[in-house]
Amino acid sequence: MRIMGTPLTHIWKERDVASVAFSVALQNNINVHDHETMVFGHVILDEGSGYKSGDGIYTAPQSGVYVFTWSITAGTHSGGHDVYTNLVVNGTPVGGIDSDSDASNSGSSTGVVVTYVDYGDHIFIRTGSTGSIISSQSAKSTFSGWLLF
Ligand SMILES: [Ca+2]
Repeated sequence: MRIMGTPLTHIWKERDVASVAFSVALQNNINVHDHETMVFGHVILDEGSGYKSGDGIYTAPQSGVYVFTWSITAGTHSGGHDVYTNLVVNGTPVGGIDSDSDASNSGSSTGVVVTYVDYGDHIFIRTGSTGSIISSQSAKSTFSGWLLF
C-alpha cells in the first residue's frame, strides 16, 4: 500500500511513536464530594504502565502530545445536581465538563483535551461538585488517553 508514492513502511519508521495508551473505567456507582480525585478501578488497557488504580493518577511514561478523554454520567439520585469534573495536569485544570442530570434523568458528558505533557507529569480527573456518578453496562464512566506524537 502506498500514499502519494511513498511506501507506508517508510512513514511508520519516520514517526517512531511509542506504544502508550490507557483506558480505565469506574467499577461501580459512586457518590463524590467536591475536589476529589476520581479513582477508576477497572483497567481496560494500560500500554506503557502509566496508570495507578490505587490513586487514580496517570503518570506520563513519555513526553509528547497526548489526547485525553473522559466520560462521566451523573445520576438522578443526586437530587438533580449536575456533576462537574476537570481534567487536571500537575494540579492545573486544563479541561472541564458538566454532566447535567435532573430529578428524573441521568446525564452524560464527554471531555476531550489535546495537550503536551512531560515525562512524569500527573494527569487525573477531579470532581468540582458533590453528586453521584453512574457506571453501569449502559452508562460507563471512563478516563482514557494516548500518545499522539
Ligand atoms: Ca441539571
